[in-house]
Amino acid sequence: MADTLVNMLRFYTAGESHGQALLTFLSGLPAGLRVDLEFVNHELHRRQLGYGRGGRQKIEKDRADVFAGVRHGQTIGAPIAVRIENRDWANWEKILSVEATDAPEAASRKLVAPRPGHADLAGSQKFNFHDARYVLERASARETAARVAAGAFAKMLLREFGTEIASHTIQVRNVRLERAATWDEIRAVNADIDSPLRCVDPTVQDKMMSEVDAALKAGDTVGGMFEIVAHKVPVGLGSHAQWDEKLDGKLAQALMSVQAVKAVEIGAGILAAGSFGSAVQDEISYDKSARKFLRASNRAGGLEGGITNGEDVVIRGFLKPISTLRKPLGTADMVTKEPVQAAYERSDWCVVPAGGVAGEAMVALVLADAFLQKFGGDSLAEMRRNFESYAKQIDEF
Ligand code: EPS
Repeated sequence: MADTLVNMLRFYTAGESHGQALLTFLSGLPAGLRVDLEFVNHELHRRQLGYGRGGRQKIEKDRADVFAGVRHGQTIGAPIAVRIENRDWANWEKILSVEATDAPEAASRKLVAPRPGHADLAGSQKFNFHDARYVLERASARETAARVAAGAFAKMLLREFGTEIASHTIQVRNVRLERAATWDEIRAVNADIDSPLRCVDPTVQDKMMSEVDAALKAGDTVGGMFEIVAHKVPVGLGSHAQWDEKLDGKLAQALMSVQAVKAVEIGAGILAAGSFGSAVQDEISYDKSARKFLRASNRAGGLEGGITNGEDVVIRGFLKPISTLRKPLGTADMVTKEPVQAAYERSDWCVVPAGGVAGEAMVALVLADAFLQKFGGDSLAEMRRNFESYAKQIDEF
């Protein structure tokens, strides 16, 4: 991620979908943050769930192996390195060996029929491979496991300041939750690991599941929309002052970078574009006894002028249907240039809930970075002092 997007909390991932492991490198967290490894692993587990997943999740049991930056259960202000083992590596060791190989297994898994919608063709042309395997291994959404590990650390920092992040599924294909979900509902559905699609309304969820079933039956895939809510976000994160300091822009890029996300909406952005201004803005009042500015609505999604306004941050990711189709589309062979059917090995047919978990991680990382920019310190205690002094300023405003 470019340093202009995340300035204080930098993170990178490495690893191929069927390589030995996924790696995360996270730098910039203050010292003294209590690290709950069970929570990190629970987040990884949540990403693996959801109705419409393929065979891979039966093989994997994603767990974070922390190699650096955490000692005696807390951060020490040093870079954090995490490794997530790919159990499937055992089946791919010969095919994707690090050393040069002329093993027949490797040749047999070359991929020359690029899938429309995947990075296969554009990536192969760009890097000059006539085998999309080298591209798809990294383009795969398996990489989001590494992001979720980094995001779990960001969530642990945010929790210290009362900010929580959760997601839920609003749409699968054309079945949509038409009412607003409350924070309590979203929180409850997040805690329910047995929820098939993480939709707060069981009736709507049943209809969504029928769409997923229909896609499986037809050898097709379905996309949809997830919503991420960051609850109890302080006013004043991000800035209006410079284009690359606007927090809405940073959040949009972070979410758009999640595999298969093709659109992002903040608050009621899409509806607002077709409405009168008077129906879109959130009117302001002041509660003298609580010494607080209040909003009657939150159509801005908690962001005005690129700055958090103290309301919940609400952001939606629109996922296109996954491009790996059991009933493949037409494509052109990258070597012979002849018309062929796109490659198919195995795939998910609906990943909207998993996309939401990956999205939560990205939102957490951007918000944690914004916290560090505003309240930064070398230790959590120093950061807390800065936070409390600012909270007093807001209280006395
Ligand atoms: C994924 C693992 C992958 C895919 C999926 C995400 O595993 P495999 O390719 O071995 O089946 O299930 O990847 C994609 C959606 C994609 O387009 O590549 C995971 O762990 O999330």
